[in-house]
Amino acid sequence: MSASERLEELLKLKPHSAVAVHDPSNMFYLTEGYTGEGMVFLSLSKRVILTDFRYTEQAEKQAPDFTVVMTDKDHQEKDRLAELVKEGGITELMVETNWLSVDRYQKIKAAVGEEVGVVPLNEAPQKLRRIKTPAEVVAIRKACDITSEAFSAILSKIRPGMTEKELQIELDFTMLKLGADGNAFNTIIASGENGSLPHAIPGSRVLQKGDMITMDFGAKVDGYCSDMTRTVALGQPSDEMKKVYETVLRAQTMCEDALMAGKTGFEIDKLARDIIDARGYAGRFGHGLGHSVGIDIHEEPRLSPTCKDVIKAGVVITVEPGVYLPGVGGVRIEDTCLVRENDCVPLTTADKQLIIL
Ligand SMILES: [Mn+2]
Repeated sequence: MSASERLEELLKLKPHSAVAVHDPSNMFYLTEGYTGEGMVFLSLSKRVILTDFRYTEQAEKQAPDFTVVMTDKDHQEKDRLAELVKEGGITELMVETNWLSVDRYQKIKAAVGEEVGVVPLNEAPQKLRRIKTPAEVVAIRKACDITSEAFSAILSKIRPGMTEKELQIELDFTMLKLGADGNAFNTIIASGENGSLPHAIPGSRVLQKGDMITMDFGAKVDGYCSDMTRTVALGQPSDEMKKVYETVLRAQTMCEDALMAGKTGFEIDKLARDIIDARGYAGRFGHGLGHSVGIDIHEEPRLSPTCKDVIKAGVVITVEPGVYLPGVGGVRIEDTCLVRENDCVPLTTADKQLIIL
């Protein structure tokens, strides 16, 4: 079944209802490959991509099952959409109220006219995207392989005297050379005391002996992301940082061992939080344990104190506990994992034991 058929089934789409999708990640998902701008229109009788001259040829190649209709200054997207609504006798149009700007939403409402009900799509495509298809897992696995390989390749290049920025460039370059289409997100390099910043931006800080270095990075391959974090030591770390590392590693591996279909996001997060708190680091793990990964780097469901969702087989999700000590440093260890009925498989496979360079 195609993604657009899965959406029709989930929505129990009726002959006089249609869907207008603007979120690029949902457009990619529903067309199974279109990466350009514009809008996707779906009804029981039509599958259309509305886009301008820059993307029409590309859209035909990437989404052969869709009709491509060109927009231009005299036939704007809202006008083309109104035509499709009229031709199809559509009386109910579902739109992404979580994505559209107020302006764009109002323009759509005005273009289709008062007789058409414009209603929320309620993130229905995102609900489908929670469970990855085998083809999606293949792409994520490729991205994870490149990420793991890049980590191994980079270790011999980390030296005192290089900056965080230089290490970021090496890492990103290595992923591209190994076949990544790009980065899944901006690479995080946090060395020494910068390690207490979970989302540090790599800067001019020079790597020094005794530093712990946290590297959080991922590749994008065939439209899908990977996400991995490893923390390494440059020379012997302090006893305190060794204890932090062991604590985070224990929390990380225990959560991976416990993660399987049927568990809630809350339950798994609590396992990590209890270990970290018990070792004296209460309040120093200030973010959720993990997030799903797919077309977007952050998807639902999550592993967090507020997530009551039951995790199902086919979810791809990160397990990434961390401990952050301001002025001292931090450690985070993260794998991207595929959840199965009775266990989970880490798709990122780089060594997790403390590496002292
Ligand atoms: Mn992550």
